[in-house]
Amino acid sequence: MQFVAAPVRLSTADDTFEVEFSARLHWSADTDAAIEQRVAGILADVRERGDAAVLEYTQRFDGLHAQGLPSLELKASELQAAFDGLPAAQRDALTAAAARVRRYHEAQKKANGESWSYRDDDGTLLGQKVTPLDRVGIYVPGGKAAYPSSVLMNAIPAHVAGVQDIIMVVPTPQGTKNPLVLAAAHVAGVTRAFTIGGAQAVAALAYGTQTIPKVDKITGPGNAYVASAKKHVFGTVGIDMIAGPSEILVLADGSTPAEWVAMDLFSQAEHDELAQSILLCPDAAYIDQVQSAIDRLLPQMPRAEIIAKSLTGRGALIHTRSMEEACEISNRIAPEHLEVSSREPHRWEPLLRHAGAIFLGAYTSESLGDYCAGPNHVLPTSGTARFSSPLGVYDFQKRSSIIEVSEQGAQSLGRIASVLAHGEGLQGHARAAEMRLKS
Ligand code: HSO
Ligand code: ZN
Repeated sequence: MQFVAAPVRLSTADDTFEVEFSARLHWSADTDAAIEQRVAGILADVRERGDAAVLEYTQRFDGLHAQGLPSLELKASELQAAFDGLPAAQRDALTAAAARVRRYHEAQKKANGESWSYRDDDGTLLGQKVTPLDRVGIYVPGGKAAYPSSVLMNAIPAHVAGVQDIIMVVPTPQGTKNPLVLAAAHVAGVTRAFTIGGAQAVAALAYGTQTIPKVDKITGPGNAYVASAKKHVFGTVGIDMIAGPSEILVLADGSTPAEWVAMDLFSQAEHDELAQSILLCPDAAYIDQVQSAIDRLLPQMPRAEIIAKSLTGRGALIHTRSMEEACEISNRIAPEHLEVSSREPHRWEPLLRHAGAIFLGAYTSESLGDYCAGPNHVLPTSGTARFSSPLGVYDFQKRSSIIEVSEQGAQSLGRIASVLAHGEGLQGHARAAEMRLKS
């Protein structure tokens, strides 16, 4: 079967550019009302009946029969055995990736995850105390999108943050377990793991059941049912984000081999037919070379069909007037992954404001970031990089303000508070402050 990957060709110099650009890049996160309704039913049922409901749905949706929910727990020894049973190359790669991801997140914790305080001249102490969440749930998809790398990317920052209980759930349709996922859980410091999934697993984590402990936050990607369930339970627990399909934007000056860029576009396109791959480049001849490389390389790809659909449906090769203009357009898109495939990446980086992760230079393929460079691969999608950040240690921590007012401090603060409290008509507030005044 021959597939064709024909990303749209646009040029910023064309009158029609703006219209085509917005038509093409428009992304609607429509929710399916039927899914919402079914999920609401499952959540309510699990909330009411606990283990029994989770067991029934697991049997119905995953074809997995069990005597009781406790028997769906993966024991630590089984996770360890999965790791020990891997081919040495996979064991080493997993260990090396985990070590790099851990190191990065330890640096992140040091830089912006520590408590701090200062004192006023009158001795009053003000500060912020950072504490880890007690218990988190990590959702790991089963089937096609069961990524061991995502187990590392979710569990390691939680572990580095100091979370005591990391509960992983992973559906195992017909009981088929993915040894790499189990091994990754072992390497990443997961505390307990259960072979359940779908909205029922999200409900179990959010409300707790006889067997599944109630968590404080749920992270990790999932299908439409899982996404809908996470939205529903938000407020009862925290959630990380609702991730959309993968995206890559390559900003190229034409100095990188065209095949490298073509393959980088494929690397995200192969995730999903709805994934988005975009090239921005001021050199029209180079754009032709990348299209030729796409045509040449596509037939070799096992996922050619998905790549072709993604590139044809949502891909774009955009000719810009300059690299500066390419940077501006990239900022408007705010992509999940942004590759600056240029001889002078540090010249362009200061112009780039919105992106989940920025990959500098021809050697930095996005795929290295997906697995082992160190930074997190759970990133804001669908333009949300305008206002949000990669998953990190900070997602598994919270902050409490610390205030210790000295006797002297109570005099000056008390006067200010008293005036403002009277202004708000709150006598209790005012008197609490005034009682501490000396005269
Ligand atoms: N690129 C994906 C993560 C991933 N890639 C996992 C390969 N495995 C997130 O956007
Ligand atoms: Zn990827």
